[in-house]
Amino acid sequence: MKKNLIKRAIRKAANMVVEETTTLDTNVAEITPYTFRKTSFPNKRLNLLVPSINPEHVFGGISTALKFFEELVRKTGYDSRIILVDAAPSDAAKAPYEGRYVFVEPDQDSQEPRQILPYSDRFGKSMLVSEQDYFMFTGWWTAFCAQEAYRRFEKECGISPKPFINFIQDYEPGFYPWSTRYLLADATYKDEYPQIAVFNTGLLRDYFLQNGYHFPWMFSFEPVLNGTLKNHLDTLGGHASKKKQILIYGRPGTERNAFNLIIAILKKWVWMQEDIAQWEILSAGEQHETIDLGNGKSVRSVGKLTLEQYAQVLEQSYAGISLMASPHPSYPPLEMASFGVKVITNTFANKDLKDFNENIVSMNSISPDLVAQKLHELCSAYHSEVSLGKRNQEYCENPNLFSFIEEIKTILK
Ligand code: TRH
Repeated sequence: MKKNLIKRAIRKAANMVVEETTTLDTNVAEITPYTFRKTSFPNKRLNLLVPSINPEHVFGGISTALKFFEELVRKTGYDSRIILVDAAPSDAAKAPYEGRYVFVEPDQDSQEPRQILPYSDRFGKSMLVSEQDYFMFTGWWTAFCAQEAYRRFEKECGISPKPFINFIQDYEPGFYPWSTRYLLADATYKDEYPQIAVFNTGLLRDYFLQNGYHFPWMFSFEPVLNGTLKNHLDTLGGHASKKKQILIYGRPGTERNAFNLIIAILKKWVWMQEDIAQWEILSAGEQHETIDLGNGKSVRSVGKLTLEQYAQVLEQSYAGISLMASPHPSYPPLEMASFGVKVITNTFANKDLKDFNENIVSMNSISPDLVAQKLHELCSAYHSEVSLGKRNQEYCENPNLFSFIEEIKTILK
């Protein structure tokens, strides 16, 4: 008995030692600082900070930022530099830029007018910055690092930033619980340096205004259908042949797309649908394992499709679920609806997509029971030939998407 007590006391003491010596990870990996080094670049230059240009990372957000940046470069006639802060470019990523851009190294004082600077492996390395540099960022951590680096740079070299272009594509504190990252993301919107806020959608701009944020200059633009998808849509002539197929936007690694909620919905639906054996459920977005739903059905992941493959799947799918826990619509519900997919999506704060076109089913309460019932209703009305519905013209073609660039040009001068 006494021996046992002693043993227990020793074990307790050992645990206490372990607890006391375990190191806490206090690092916020995304904000590994940028180091600016002064140079005298001869021309005005626009800099875009993005996490990556690798195909597996480029979804709606990065591709829209690149599209805007390239138009801004064209319209201002300034030089340009794309800085990759999270992932080194793969060969597949480099290919489309060959001949148009020169890849440079950190610390290299290059005068090339079009540069791409991989800067993810940046410990002990600097990027050259001059008085002629303008910075655009998308993603709170790129904003944070640029703002922080400029504060040091201004103190040491007397160079303050030109107005930043903050290309805001979501309310990013919302990517986290109330936490360190929530506060850091929030701080980037309140930074003391002047910022031109460019919002991806008026909905998102309104959400910021309703929540008390303010920027000296604010612009917004609306989503527009991706060119490859549009070309495919144009070949369909307003009609599509549909399979008994449900498409979900399945990204288990991206919390705001509420993957587990979609699975919970489908697990209810499989027991409601009388002709369930005839239905197939595809998940596109991120590769994941096959998920058993019960009643002999499972969700098959097709990963991130090429845009051509994605267009095919959109054409063939009868119904869809694409959720987005954010005031931003996200692109997939709009893409599905444009291809005649009856797509269930959620409202959020001031967001309600019900008026986009008649294929959107916008649900205010997203409880799995209710959504499964709605899906059952949709699937029970299945017919193989569908009309794609009335085109949302502004979404399908809008050549003047960024017409406010003219105003931005005058601010940048
Ligand atoms: O970059 P995204 O993950 O999302 C971001 C943010 O969510 C943000 O809120 C929003 O502002 C911003 O995008 C625009 O991308 P999103 O909106 O989920 O779009 C996905 C895009 O990926 C879509 O336009 C088409 C493409 N896609 C593929 O290329 N292959 C695929 O298999 C699928 C499903 C999509």
